[in-house]
Amino acid sequence: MKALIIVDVQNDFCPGGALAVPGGDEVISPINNLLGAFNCIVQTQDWHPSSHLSFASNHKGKSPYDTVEMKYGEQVLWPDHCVQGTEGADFHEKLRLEPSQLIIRKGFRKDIDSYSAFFENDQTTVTGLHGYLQARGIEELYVGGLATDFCVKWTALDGRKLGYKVNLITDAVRGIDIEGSVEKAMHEMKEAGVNMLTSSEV
Ligand code: VGL
Ligand code: ZN
Repeated sequence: MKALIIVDVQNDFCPGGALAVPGGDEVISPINNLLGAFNCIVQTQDWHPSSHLSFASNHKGKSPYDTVEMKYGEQVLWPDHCVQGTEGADFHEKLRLEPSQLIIRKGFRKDIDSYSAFFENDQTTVTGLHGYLQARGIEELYVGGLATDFCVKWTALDGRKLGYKVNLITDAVRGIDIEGSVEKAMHEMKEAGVNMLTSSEV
């Protein structure tokens, strides 16, 4: 059984948003067009308190894209984004939501960021998604959404680590791209055995 995992297609990651991914809204139509091909559809939603320590504004003297050491290692600092209950945290209005069956919110603990849909950035704290997918007999994942080099990458890599067959839908992802991070992410995913395909091949 296969599942579609739609990562963080939220206003703040789309053009005009607080952490806009170039072309972020272009993932929406390929994703909408794929919904009918899946019986299991999961979405993730970046969901931070305003006190979140991944926000540069919560570190004196720091700017977005600086890094800090957190308990679990290096953390990139971001502009405030996807604050719980704000419009920026809402899903993009063009994304068709009705068929989705589970929404995993992540990044709600102020001192741990969470890129992956499976584990927070300490790589230990679970979101519960693995248990859900196991209970539904899912063995293969198709991943699309935002951003290729952060939440999509970590979701795909953790999916492989947990033993899923993982497919990245290349026309249904867009990246932030900090100093070549998209190319690096694509390489890391391929090395980990993530299969690359387009939405027309699903
Ligand atoms: C993301 C940075 C911070 C993402 C989330 O969805 O890729 N990136 N929070
Ligand atoms: Zn975030």
